[in-house]
Amino acid sequence: MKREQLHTYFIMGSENCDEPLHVLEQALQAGVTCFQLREKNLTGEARLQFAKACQALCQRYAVPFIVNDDVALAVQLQADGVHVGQDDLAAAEARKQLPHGILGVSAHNEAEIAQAIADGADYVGIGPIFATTSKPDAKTPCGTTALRAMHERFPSLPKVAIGGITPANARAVRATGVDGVAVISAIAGAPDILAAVKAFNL
Ligand code: 3NM
Repeated sequence: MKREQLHTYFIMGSENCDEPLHVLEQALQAGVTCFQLREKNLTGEARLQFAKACQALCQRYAVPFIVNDDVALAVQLQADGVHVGQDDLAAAEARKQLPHGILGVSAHNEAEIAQAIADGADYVGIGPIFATTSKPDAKTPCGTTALRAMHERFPSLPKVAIGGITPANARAVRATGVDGVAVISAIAGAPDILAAVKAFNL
């Protein structure tokens, strides 16, 4: 993947807003550079159809479509990539199942970043940087100083920061040197999606 594609990385599932496909289309129009489907509610056929609709929108805007956690769904849809956490299917196994796709791994410290690299990750998501209400089991926020240290320890690895990132703090996060910011609520919950995304693109 190109590092620039991590610049403004939107993550969403049907539980994050009332009209997710409308929100996704607006976010794509406004210039998000990557999309991750993080679907925690829908199952079965509804899940598949929703994922296909999200994928079709991303294809229309030539934005990578990445599936969170559900490697089987990513393989079935031939998604552009898959993103796994520390508790999901091991990154090395995901790499095997999607050999040519983008592999993202959530990491919270240097040891997890090193393991993600060994497992074949194309990028890591580091977080939470700030407090978040979007992930009930999120770890303690690490802040921008620790984020900068992790970036400087692994400078060549593409990275996106996540957790509590808003237009107001995005500049400080980008200043650490990471490639981009990953965002759920400050885009999915924004009253004006276009304005919110544009505020992140500064
Ligand atoms: N992963 P918001 S924090 C999905 O720390 C996710 O790995 C995190 O949502 C991690 O932008 C998080 O609304 C939630 O804070 C991000």
